[in-house]
This record gives sequence, structure tokens and C-alpha cells, in this order.
Amino acid sequence: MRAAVLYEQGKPPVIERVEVADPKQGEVLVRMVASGVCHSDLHVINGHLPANLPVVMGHEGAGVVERVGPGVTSVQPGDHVVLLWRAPCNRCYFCGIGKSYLCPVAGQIRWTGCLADGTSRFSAGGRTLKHFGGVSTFSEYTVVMENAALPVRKDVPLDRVALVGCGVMTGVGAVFNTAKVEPGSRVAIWGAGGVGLNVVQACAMVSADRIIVVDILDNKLEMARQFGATHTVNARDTDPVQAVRDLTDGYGADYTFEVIGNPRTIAQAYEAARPGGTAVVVGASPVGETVSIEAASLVLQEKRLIGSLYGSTRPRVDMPRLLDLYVDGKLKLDELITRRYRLDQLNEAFAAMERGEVARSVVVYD
Ligand code: PAD
Ligand code: ZN
Repeated sequence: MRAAVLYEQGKPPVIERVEVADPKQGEVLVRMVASGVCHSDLHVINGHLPANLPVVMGHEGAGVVERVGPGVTSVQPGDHVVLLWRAPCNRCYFCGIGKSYLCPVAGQIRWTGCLADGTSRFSAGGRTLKHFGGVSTFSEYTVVMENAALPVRKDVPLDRVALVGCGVMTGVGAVFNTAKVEPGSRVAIWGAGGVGLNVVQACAMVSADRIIVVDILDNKLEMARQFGATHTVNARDTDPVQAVRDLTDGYGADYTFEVIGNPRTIAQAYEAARPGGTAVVVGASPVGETVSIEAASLVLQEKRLIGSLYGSTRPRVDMPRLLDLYVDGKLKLDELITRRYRLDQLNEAFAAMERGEVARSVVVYD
């Protein structure tokens, strides 16, 4: 079978033949059907985010369970599953308080690139390859922990389901779960990409009043209007902080969202939040970089700067709910998919994302 392997940061992943071993105790072999192309993979490829190398890339995927290892009870062959790049262990403190995206077992899988027993199921030419986020979705087959394969309804096409595995959950969850935006709120969103557009549509779903979207590309701002933006600002020619203030009686927005991953735009989003307002950081900035904000404003204006990981997801509650919303015509998934690619075109898909041509691309497997 074939997979996309990253050997060196700063170089494109290589699409090549890879061996995948049988699933062990508590693991599942999944035949991938679709994998979305998210900027977080590109951050790793560019060296902005770390990963243990060489690694089979991809983290936004869905497929069909092919085989299960010993002791697996929650899924069976034939199930449609969305893969979770932060899967609950269901035993730790964080899983106990409903914040499984902070689970240290999931964190260890992300940072080591190994499954829970500390080993890998992938190899190429006798060399061991790591698992990205415990899911490695840019692969015709993948082995994941049982809890990373969440069964979903079978009437939603798996390319749509794949998007829920990262971008949709992350964007919608930042609004519903992390920020809990109230109806009538005024919001501003920096970045109308595959994740940001989901922040936009979630703000529209909760009846935010004013939905201001900031990007540097007019085609992205046009997409944002289709997803519910009421106002758009091109930051190439307009100061976005001033523009947001002008649209909010001079105060700033109740909630701002940074969905790019850039300390400069994080600072802008913070500045554009009103006194008492909340700036939510979704974008993943390069590790080691710092944000500069006026310290006194935290107190004197009681402003909040908070992060949102994986849309603060409660996977078993939120992901089936998102698919129900899609089936009921309340959540846009079809409109997110601008292009479909084959696995051997993956690097073209990353280039199209870098050029800002797509809302989301999806790699589909035969
Ligand atoms: P994307 O490339 O599809 O979208 C990024 C958007 O930002 C594009 O529309 C750009 O034009 C726009 N942009 C870039 N620079 C600027 C700027 N200076 N001012 C305004 N707009 C700008 O990426 P994506 O939507 O796939 O991912 C966005 C970020 O979210 C990225 O950093 C990714 O790693 C992160 C992410 N975080 C989580 C999480 O759990 N928090 C999950 C998934 C993705
Ligand atoms: Zn992602």
C-alpha cells in the first residue's frame, strides 16, 4: 500500500510503498477513504511544528474498519469511522473532566509518533516510520488505537466525514464549546481558510449579529460571505483592528478568533476584542514564538486571551452531532470541498492551499 512519508522538514513528503503491520491489542486497521488537507500538516512539513521523523503524515481522515485487534469492542469491520488526532484514553483526569483533547496519553502519541504501547505499525524498506497524531491519514491503510476510530452514521459520504475529523470540529467547536458565543454577539475572525470558514459558519449558526472576517485574499473573503460573513476586511489594504472597531461602535468585538497561526495576527485579534471581550486563538503558531500584548489591558479592560485545541471537542457528543446537522441541512460540508486529489497529487494540494486557492482539498483513495 502507499502512503505520504515525511523524511525531512523543509522537503515535501514522499509518496511511496509502505508496510503496515496487523493491529495489536486494542488497535484497529482502517482502510482510508478520504483525508482532508489541513494547514497543520503543512506546518510540520515546513518545520513550524515538530514531529518525530520519518512519519506518515495526515490527520483529517475517515475510512472503513478493515480488521480489529484483540480486545477491541467498540468498532467492528465495516464500520465507518472518523479518526481522532487526539483520542481519549478514558482513564486520565482530563478525559474524566470532558477535556480528552488534553489527554496526556494522546499527547504522548502525538509527540513520540508511536501508538500507546510505544511502538509503530508502519515501515518502509525495513525502516520504522512514525504515526502522525496517532492517525496518519495520508495512507491507504492505517492502524490506530480503538478510541481514535469513532463510528459514525453511514449515510454521510466519507469525504465529508473526513473534514469533521479536524477542520470542521476545530472551527465549529471553537465557537460552540470554547467561546460559547451568545446570540447577538459581534464577532471578528482572522483567516478564512478550511478551519476559519467553520468558525464563520458556526457564528452564523448561533445567530451572531455581526460577523466580520479578515483575510488577505479577496477570493477567501468571498467564500467567507458564502459561509455567513456580514462584513469583510482585506488586511492588505485596510488596518483590520481599526476596521473591526469601526464596525462595533468603536468598542471592538465581543469575540475575536485568530485562525491563521501568526503572533502578529493574534495580537491584532486581541486588540480588536472589546473591553471584557475574549480573543480565541485557534491558529497554530510556530513553536517558540511569543505574542506581544499590552499587559495592563488584561486587567484594566478585563480582556481574555484563550486558546482552543481541537474545538474543545467531546468527540462522541460533538462529531455525530455535526454530521446530523449536515444531514439536516444546517451545516455546510459540501461547500468546503473545493478540490479532490489523488494521494500522488498531495504536494499539489499543499501548494494550492499555500496559494490560497481552496477552502479545503480532500485526498480521496480508490
Ligand atoms: P488555511 O491555509 O486554509 O487558511 C489560512 C487563512 O489565513 C488563509 O485564507 C490565508 O489567506 C489567511 N491569512 C494568512 N495570513 C494572513 C494575515 N496576515 N492576515 C489575514 N489573513 C491571513 O489554513 P487552515 O484553515 O487549515 O488552518 C488555519 C490554522 O489553524 C493553522 O495554523 C492550523 O495549523 C490551525 C489549526 N489548529 C487546530 C487547533 O486545534 N487549534 C486544528 C487545526 C488547524
Ligand atoms: Zn487539522
